[in-house]
Amino acid sequence: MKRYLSTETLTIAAIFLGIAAGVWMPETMLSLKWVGDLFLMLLKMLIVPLVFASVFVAIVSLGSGEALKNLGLKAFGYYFLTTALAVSTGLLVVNMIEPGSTHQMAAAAAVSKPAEHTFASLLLSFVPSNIFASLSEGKIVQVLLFVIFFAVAALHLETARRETLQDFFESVNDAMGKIAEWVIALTPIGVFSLIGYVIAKEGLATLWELKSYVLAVLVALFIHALVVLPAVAAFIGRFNPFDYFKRVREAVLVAFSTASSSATLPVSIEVASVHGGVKKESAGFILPLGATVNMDGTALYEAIAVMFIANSYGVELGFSQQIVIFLTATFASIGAAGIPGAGLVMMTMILSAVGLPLEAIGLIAAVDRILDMFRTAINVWGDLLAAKVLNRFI
Ligand code: DAS
Repeated sequence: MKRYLSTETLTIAAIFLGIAAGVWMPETMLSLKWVGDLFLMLLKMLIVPLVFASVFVAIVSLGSGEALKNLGLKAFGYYFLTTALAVSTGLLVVNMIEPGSTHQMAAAAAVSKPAEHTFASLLLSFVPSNIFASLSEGKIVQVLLFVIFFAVAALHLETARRETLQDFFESVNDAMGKIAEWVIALTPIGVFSLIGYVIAKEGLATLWELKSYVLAVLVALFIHALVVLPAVAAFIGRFNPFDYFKRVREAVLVAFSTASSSATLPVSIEVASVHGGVKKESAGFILPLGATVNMDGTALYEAIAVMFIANSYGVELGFSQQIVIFLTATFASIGAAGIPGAGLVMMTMILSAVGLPLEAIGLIAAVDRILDMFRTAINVWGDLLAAKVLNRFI
């Protein structure tokens, strides 16, 4: 009986109940938004201390800067491979389905011109000018960069002093893991409220209006999640990806419900290390790194969205333009934050790279949050697989 009432079974039930409640009791679900927000806040409360401690412990446990460099290079190599495959799948599917080309959709509802992201602005946003501000504002990329420097510096301290730091952060890490367990127990309630609210607010009708675009995104995401990623992970990591999914699926469900890789990070680290057989060096370093820079779902989605917008505006994007989309979508996904809607914001980079109006984002904004749930679930699934694959090399 306990197995059937496990948190993840209740979470799956909560997702379906949340969708039903969002359709048939929208007012009630709109008024219960605070329950989902409370669950999100409890998860976010953990992110900064957990990332700080787990990354520090993971890097110091690797024992040397050389081991860290090797693991980091393998991680970025694996991330680039899977993201490149994701964008390729997206472009393949969107060129087959060709959403938006059957009719020229009216120019997007006038939306304020979103700020354009450039390479330089993105790179500078990674660097913490004040680590205490980065910590208090929860800027994960900046915290991550600082902790990597801090941990590598600790590796250069004399043993006794390095161990003092390591013991302290290992204790912080364990305490954060215990709190994560308590918060995870609340997942079914939080998920019910989060999903119910999104369905009540966004409605399912808009999905039907943009059905060819939504279909292209979902088909490509499922191909990547169920075929490409498992095949690559099984080939390189030598493990059964579907058995692994059963052990870590709670994190994928939380990602789907929260549409935030960062908020899901405490759950990802917990399930991967406790149930997924992933060592703390990998779970503690690869998962936070992946949650920040490895977003296969986002990259795939951005490539499809830009092609849909081009089709809707009657703009023909040839092979060379699609290479530009391939590169900018890959880079934009690295720069996207692990928060709801990040992929939509980063799309300005790609739109300007291929000369499409930034305001065109208004065409797809209405269904973005629901698609964000799916692409975030794939982002986190990709991160969990990466941690298991790289586990083999530690
Ligand atoms: N919601 C983002 C994440 O947390 C993904 C996106 O917006 O594309 O991964």
